[in-house]
Amino acid sequence: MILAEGGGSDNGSFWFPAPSSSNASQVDSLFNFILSLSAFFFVLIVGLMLIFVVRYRRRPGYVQAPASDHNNTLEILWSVIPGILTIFIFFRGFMGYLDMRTPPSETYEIKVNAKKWSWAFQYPNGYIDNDLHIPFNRPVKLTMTSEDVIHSLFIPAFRTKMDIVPGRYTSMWFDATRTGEFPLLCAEYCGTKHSEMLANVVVHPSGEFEKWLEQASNLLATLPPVEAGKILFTRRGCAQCHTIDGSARTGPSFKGTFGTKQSLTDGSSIEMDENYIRESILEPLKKVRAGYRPVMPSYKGQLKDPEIDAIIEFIKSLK
Ligand code: HEC
Ligand SMILES: [Cu+2]
Repeated sequence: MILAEGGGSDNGSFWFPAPSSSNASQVDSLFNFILSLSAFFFVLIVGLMLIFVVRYRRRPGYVQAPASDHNNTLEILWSVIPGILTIFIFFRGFMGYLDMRTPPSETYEIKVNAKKWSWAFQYPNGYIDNDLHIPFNRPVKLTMTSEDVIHSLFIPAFRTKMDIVPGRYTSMWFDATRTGEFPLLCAEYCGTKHSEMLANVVVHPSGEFEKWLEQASNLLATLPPVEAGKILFTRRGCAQCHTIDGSARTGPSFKGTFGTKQSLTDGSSIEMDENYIRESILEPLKKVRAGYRPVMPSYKGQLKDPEIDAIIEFIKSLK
């Protein structure tokens, strides 16, 4: 097991990023074993086949000799040796599986909420972030659920992947052995923006995780509302669908729209004021902007009132 605090230089292999969790080296060694075994038998079988094709090709005047029907020694060998190899592979794989399914008794628990197409990681104090921040060298357990379809949380550097299913909880655990940032992705096709369902895993050096959590949770206490709103706007995933530069994405842009009249799909129009923004965040499907599809997820229960206020202040400031 490699412990690399302050690491960052990735000395991964041709196949994988550097192993960065306590279970990763187990996965890698079994993978390398199966890969070398397959390569060995591929070369052996295809090589012999080519040699035999040339050596025993049909020549003029050839008369077929009566073939013996079988060879006991050969048949026992080619059953027993692969049998032993398969049992070994199963045994190693199953031990690794048990380790990865059984978290240690003391874990730091983070809840994961997946939805089309973003991640929400909730820390024990209630704070929610779009990136997964974790402490270095401490077992972390994720309890995960989905709001809509099946997603799958995959952290290649940790060699862990688990499906996230609506209506039930699944979990995974890992112990980061390297500080730095690692990509996290959805590995189960979940709609048009599946490939954009990305986040970072940030492994904080010992002692700094708590400091980060404290600061991130008190965003509203330490920053003016407009600035806090700006951070929430990107951190909570609004920026995936809304721009602040006037160009439309999945949702309308917010540049210079505060106070203007906007038309809705039902033919009426509405003034873009505080109440409308608040309602759009909590019940986005109640009034849908003309020209857009009703795909915005509700943030009810996920954004607190002061956070919504800060976002409103930020949208107001976009002249
Ligand atoms: C998956 C894409 C998506 C995400 C994420 C998203 N929105 Fe939306 N939003 C939309 C779409 C599409 C509309 C237009 C349809 C509608 O009104 O429901 C919209 C409409 C709105 C409106 C009404 C705007 C208008 O001009 O009528 C507001 C306000 C809003 N979103 C705020 C937010 C905030 C704040 C967040 C983050 C907390 C957010 N949205 C996250 C897609 C999204
Ligand atoms: Cu997904």
